[in-house]
Amino acid sequence: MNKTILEFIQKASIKGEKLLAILLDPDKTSIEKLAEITSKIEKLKANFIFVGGSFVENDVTDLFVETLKKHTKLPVILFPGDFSQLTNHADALLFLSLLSGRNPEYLIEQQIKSVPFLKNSTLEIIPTGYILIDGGTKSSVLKVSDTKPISQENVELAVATAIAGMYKGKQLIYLEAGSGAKVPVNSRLISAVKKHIAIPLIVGGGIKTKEQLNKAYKNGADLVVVGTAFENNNTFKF
Ligand code: 1GP
Repeated sequence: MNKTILEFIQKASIKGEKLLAILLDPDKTSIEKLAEITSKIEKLKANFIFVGGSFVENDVTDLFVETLKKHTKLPVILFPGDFSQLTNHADALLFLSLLSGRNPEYLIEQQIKSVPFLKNSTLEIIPTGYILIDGGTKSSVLKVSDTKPISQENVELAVATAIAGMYKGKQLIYLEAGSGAKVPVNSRLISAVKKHIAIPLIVGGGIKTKEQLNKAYKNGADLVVVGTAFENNNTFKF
């Protein structure tokens, strides 16, 4: 038995078992369709449902996750764009710091703003180093955070950022090409980061095909997150 979601991810990473999360954006997913959507996610054998988005209206997330949990036993992990997207109906929270950016709002301010909610919360809090990589589009994360992504060619900087995250005590590193990225995080970058960290690696952004998914796994991603490709065609198979 795993006591926590983090422990489950750590064990899978050690055993080389690959994990999949489907990302639902409450702003783009209708609550009425959640029964249908969750059954499709379960058929994909996803391990988790991530919930979050860059522009979610206040209070929408709470009802969204409450309804979602009525339809599925899969763990729901919050992947919030900001502190207003927190709810105790979820199981865990990726407590993100945007380490690739130099905007204090997403390095520490949002985290402080979340404390009044989190100190009375039952959510499992998972410290996560979030690293934005250039996916060839002006992604929502880039616009909202007003930060520059790391170039796909700058492997050295991406690796140093991930290692610094690990030294700072992050339990997961998340390489993000941005939702709807033209190009996902490339193989060379994934494998270089993986080689240098001793914590599980999440990869997401722009993954649309089974080939891209397997490539990310092969190069060292422990957990892959798919949003847009599922949203656009949720009969989608991996
Ligand atoms: C999760 O933001 C991504 O890391 C999701 O990206 O929507 O492109 O799958 P896509």
